[in-house]
Amino acid sequence: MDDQTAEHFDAVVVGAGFSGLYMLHRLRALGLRTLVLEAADDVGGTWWWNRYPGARCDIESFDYSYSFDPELEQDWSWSERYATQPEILAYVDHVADRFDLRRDISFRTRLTTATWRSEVDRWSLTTDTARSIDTRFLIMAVGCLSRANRPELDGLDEFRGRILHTGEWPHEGVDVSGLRVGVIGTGSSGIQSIPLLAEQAASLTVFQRTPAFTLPAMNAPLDTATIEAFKARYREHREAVKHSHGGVLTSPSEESVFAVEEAERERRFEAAWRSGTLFGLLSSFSDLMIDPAANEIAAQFVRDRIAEIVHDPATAEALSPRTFPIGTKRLCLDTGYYATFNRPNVSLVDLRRDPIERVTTTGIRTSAREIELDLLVFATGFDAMTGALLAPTITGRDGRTLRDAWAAGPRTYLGIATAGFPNLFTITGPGSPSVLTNMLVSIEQHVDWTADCIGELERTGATRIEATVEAQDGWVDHVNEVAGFTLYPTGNSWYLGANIEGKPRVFMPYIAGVEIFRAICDEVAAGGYRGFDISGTAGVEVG
Ligand code: FAD
Ligand code: N01
Repeated sequence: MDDQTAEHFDAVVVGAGFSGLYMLHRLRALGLRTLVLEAADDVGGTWWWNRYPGARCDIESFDYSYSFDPELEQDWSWSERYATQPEILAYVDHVADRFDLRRDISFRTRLTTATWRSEVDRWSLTTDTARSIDTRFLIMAVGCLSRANRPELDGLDEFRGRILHTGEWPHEGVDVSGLRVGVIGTGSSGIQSIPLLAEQAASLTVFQRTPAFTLPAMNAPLDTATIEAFKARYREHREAVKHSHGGVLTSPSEESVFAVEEAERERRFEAAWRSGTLFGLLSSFSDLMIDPAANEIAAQFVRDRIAEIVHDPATAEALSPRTFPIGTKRLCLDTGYYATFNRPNVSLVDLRRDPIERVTTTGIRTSAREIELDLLVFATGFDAMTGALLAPTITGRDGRTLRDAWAAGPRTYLGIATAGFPNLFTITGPGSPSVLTNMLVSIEQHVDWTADCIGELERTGATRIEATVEAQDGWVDHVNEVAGFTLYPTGNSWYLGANIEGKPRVFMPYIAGVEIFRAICDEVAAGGYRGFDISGTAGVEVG
């Protein structure tokens, strides 16, 4: 790299979603010359890309928002319990304006390579717009669910209709009225979009490989009195959330499901079902995510609800998950999902019985039938947690790429640092609680920790920080060990990389929760960044 032509920064943040925006805000406050690179045209990350009908959060809006600025949370009012994508994007836009963030963001700019230069303790970056950038710190805020997974289906290129992915939905919207629509995938994106697509489309065919467990969102508008009451105790609430398990307040039971009578079980499950929350059902008893027999009782409760809602018994059965413990693949929250299958214009293809043979010029041919389609929607999810981190070529110390270092699965210390990759921080990286929690809480925790760490390096004149191999090995073992106490690794989930062919199967998120993780991170910092090697420009140890 020619240093003469490179632009120089103290820190480069990649991604302008919730993580990257807050990171920029914090680094600016430290006085660092910071640049954000963002592939999209504007801020928002997830909420910029995922514009499919029905997209909304499944963590309540009050909680799915930044907590770092008390005035921001008082000034903004959510209109619904679970905000829609346009409202969340409007919120991000408001934050970007309020803190004047866009002036340091380079949109339509994708990081393509990052190369560590040990001789100067700096990263050299290149982008798809041919920019050369030199920076001390590189912060990857690229998102856990930002790299679309498009399965390769035979004949896809020949299809004459339109093909869309929920995670790359056209900004001008899509009018599906009168169209014959096919949706492949029944995870959260499919489950949110299917009811709305069904209302408009002439016909909707759902291609389901694995049925998901979904619970009713019980979404509702928020009235002024509720908003005011919440705002009056917002600070207190945020503090409690920071020290919660999942980044939301729940009241987990300490009782086994086997300790109570059947009527009491049903009463608790029913109350959880009606609560319209993601975490309620599985916190109804202490052993649901630990004991397969206990888990099965909760799973059967949901299957019974499906059988009640869906009129056709064969369709109800096909929609009933039986191949993994409930909760081991991310639960979904829906509005009218199961009832959608009672509509005359909706049909379900159970791909386990009737697999796709190929896409044709006019639709999809399965082993049993030919389905004509005008629009094919991939609701097939993401190369989660590592996809966006491994897309650019990141070359660390000794010329080793991150792709090589993670060939057998990601290895990090605290999800935030990787041995061999100095001054590289991965916000909500694999090995942190991230996707098992309210992401906003985990994002703020990781960003705050990173900003404090960089602030400390700047204060002491250190120019290099790197996780040690020992600390990293210990952390990876710990992450696996705690996951192994639960049923989580038994589901074929994207948490494990199981949705991507050839991806190593490693349980990626840290299961012990926000509170424990925060305490560990704080302890590491208080102990002088235990598990990290820190040095000055000349490689001198900095105390
Ligand atoms: P993202 O929002 O994914 O932003 C990353 C950004 O990095 C993107 O804009 C991307 O374009 C950019 N980028 C990536 N690679 C590069 C590169 N090489 N160069 C330049 N730019 C790059 N979580 C919850 O806790 N609650 C919810 O209710 C919830 N709902 C969700 C709904 C949907 C539809 C999806 C897909 C996810 C949802 N999530 C939810 C998870 C969600 O991803 C996080 O809550 C959060 O928005 C992530 O923010 P982020 O900034 O870390 O990443
Ligand atoms: O993706 P997914 P998603 N042939 O991976 C199927 C967050 N989110 O976009 O299970 C046929 O969950 C796949 O089948 P299987 C949330 O964290 C939140 O829906 O692999 N089918 C599955 O049914 C979520 O967990 C919200 O057998 C194929 C589906 O596609 C995460 O993002 C909304 C296939 C993919 O489901 C990802 O959700 C949206 C193939 N070749 C997203 N390949 C909220 O509600 C894949 N599938 C807040």
